[in-house]
Order: sequence, then structure tokens, then C-alpha cells
Amino acid sequence: MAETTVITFGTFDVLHVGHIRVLNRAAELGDRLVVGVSSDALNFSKKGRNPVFSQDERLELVSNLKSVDQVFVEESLELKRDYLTQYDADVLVMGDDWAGKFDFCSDLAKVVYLPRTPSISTTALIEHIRS
Ligand code: C2G
Repeated sequence: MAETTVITFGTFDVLHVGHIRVLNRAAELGDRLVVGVSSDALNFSKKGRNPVFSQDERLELVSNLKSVDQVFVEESLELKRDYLTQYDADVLVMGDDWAGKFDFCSDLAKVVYLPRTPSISTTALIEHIRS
């Protein structure tokens, strides 16, 4: 049988246990996990601030995780369907803060939303370190 490719997307800034868990659970849904890491420009447009770690640092961190087989830079939210085709994705995984938002891809891949890890976020960590 052909291998199952899982794809997921995110900024993964100030890498934390919530990120690791969603990546590990995503990897369990297939044979190969591909991760689209948001570019600095995309992050700025989504969150109105620059990430703590640059795009190159975030790519280096994510690509060195055990569950991750391949990374690429996600330049635009509009390109989701192109990325799914380009990386031959069978399953698209996102945390459930994105629930419903990627259903428009369900003709290309199975779309799965996994529950977020409670009580941890990059924004809360930045606030905590600041205070
Ligand atoms: N996540 C999680 N639990 C947390 C925090 C994050 O499961 N406590 C998950 C998110 O649901 C997401 C992934 O970790 O699936 C990456 O989170 P972010 O870096 O915040 O990603 P985001 O900026 O939402 O980018 O095309 C989609 C976007 O690029 C997603």
C-alpha cells in the first residue's frame, strides 16, 4: 500500500509542549509528516507582530523534531490547496482553534482537527517572560 502523508501548518514560535504534542499526534495518523512553517511575513499578517524566532530558526527547530520528516515555508494561507497537492498530502491536521477553517480542502485530503493542549500558548509564554 502507498504511504500516507500527513501535512500540518503553523508558526511554531517559541516552541512548546503544545506544538510537540500536535506534531506527534499528527505523525501518528500516517507514515510521513510534512510541516508548513509560516513565513515571518505571514506571521506578521496573522498576528500583527514579528515572531520571537525567525523563520530560519523556526524551520531548523521543527525540522529537527523526531516526528517531522520534511518542512517548507508556508508563504500564504491562500496556497493551502497548492501545498496539499505539491506535497501529495492524504491527511491535513490542524489544532481545533482552526476547526472548520480548512474544510474547503476535504476533497483533496482528509481534514482532521485535534484538540489543543490547554493552558499553554506562545502569547502566554511571551507575557510570562516579560512580567
Ligand atoms: N497548538 C496546540 N496546543 C497549543 C498551542 C498550539 O495544539 N496549546 C497547535 C495549533 O492548534 C496548531 C499548531 O500547534 O495546529 C501550531 O500553532 P501556531 O504556531 O499557533 O500556528 P498558527 O499561527 O495558528 O498557524 O495555515 C495555518 C497557520 O499557519 C497556523
